[in-house]
Amino acid sequence: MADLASTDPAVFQAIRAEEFRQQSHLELIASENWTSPAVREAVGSVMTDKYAEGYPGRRYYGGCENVDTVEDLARARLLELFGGDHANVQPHAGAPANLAVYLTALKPGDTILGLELSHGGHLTHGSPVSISGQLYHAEHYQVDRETERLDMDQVRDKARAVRPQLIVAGASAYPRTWDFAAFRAIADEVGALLMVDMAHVAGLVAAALHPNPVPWSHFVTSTTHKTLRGPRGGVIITTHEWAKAIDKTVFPGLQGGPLMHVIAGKAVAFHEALQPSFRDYQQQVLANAARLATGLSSRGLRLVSGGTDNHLMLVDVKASGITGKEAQARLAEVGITVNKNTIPFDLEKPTVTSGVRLGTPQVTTRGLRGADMEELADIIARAIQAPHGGDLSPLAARVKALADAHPLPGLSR
Ligand code: DSN
Repeated sequence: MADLASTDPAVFQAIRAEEFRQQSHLELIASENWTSPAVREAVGSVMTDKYAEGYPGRRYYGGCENVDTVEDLARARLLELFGGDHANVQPHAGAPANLAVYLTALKPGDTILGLELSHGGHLTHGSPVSISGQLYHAEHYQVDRETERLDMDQVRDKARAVRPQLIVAGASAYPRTWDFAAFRAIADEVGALLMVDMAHVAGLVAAALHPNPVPWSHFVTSTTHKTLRGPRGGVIITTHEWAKAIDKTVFPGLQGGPLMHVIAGKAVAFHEALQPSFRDYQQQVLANAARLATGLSSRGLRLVSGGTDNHLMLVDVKASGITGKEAQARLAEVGITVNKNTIPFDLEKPTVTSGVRLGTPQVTTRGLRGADMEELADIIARAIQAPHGGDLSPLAARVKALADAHPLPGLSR
C-alpha cells in the first residue's frame, strides 16, 4: 500500500491499525469473518471504476464485457451453491436485499410476520425503526419461553391469527436449526409467501451442514460476508416466477450502478465456497462452536436454549450477575471482540442487554481448533465471572498467546 501511505497517511494508518486490531484480538462477532487475499484483490480491483447499470447483456453503458463476465460467474456460482432458478447479486447489502423482496412482493400496509428482534430476529424483519416496520404492518413470532427455541405450533397459531402476506424466516441471533419445510407449510396454509433471510447460516447451507431454504422459499436473501466468508454485500435467490420482478426492483427500482468490484469479490468467494476445503472449514466452525458452548456451560455459564446447533451462541451473562454491556467491555479489555445482545424475554434495554453473542467463523478461519476453544472458554468464563474491578491482565496475556499462535492467513505487513 505504498501509494496510499504517501497519498493519504491518515487513512493508511487507520487501515494498518485495523489490521493490527484484527490480528491481535480474537473476533467472536458471529457475523464477521476473514476474507481470503483473492477476495480482497478482487474487491480492490479496477472493477470499482466501471458503471454497469442494468444486467449482463443488457447494460446502459458501453465497455461492460468484463463486468458482464464476473456478474455471470457470480450468478451461476451462487445457483450452483444453493440451487434455485434465478440469482441477483447486485444488492449492496442484506438490508436492501430484504427491502427489494418486500417492494416486489408486497403493497404498503400488507402484513409481514418475522421473528421478534429481541428473540434473535433482525431489524429488517419488521422492526418499527426500520422501513420494513414502517411501510408494512409487522407482526412477530417468538421463541418458546421454556425451551428458548422456535415452536412451530406457536408460529402456526400466530400466522393463523395475523394472516400475513409474507412470512420471514431467519435470524441474526438464533443458535438452533431452522425447519424451513415447516415454515413453507404454514405459509401455504395461510396464503403467504415465504422469504428466508439465511445470512447467518449461508456458509453452513453451502456446505450442506444446515437445511437449505431454497427449495422451500419464494425468496431467499443473504449477505455474503458472514459464514459465507465473502466481501460485504447481499444477494437474492428466487423462482422463475419472481425473477423479472426482483431484477426490476433491485435496478432500477432501488439501486443505481452495481458495485462491480464487490460482485467480482462475491464471484471469487462463491468459487472458494464450491471447493471441498470449504466444507471442512464449515465443519470446523460447527465443531468449534460446540466445543466453546460445552466449555462455557461446564464452567457455569447459562447459554440460551442450552447450547448451539450452528456457528453462534448466546450467553445469558445476567445469570452470572453482569449485563451484556459490561460483559462486552470486560471481554474487550482482555482482547476478545463480541457484541452485547438481547436474550429472549430480556428485561434490559437493547443498549444494555442481558447477553452476549459469540460466534466461531472468524477464529476458525485463522486456525483455532478444539484445545484453543477450551482455552477460550476458560478465558471468557473467568472474565465474566470475575469480581467487579478484578485484574483481568492475566487473561489478556492468554488471549495474546492464542492470537500470536494463529496469525491471520494472508495478512502481509
Ligand atoms: N448486523 C448483523 C449481525 O451482526 O448479525 C446482521 O445484519
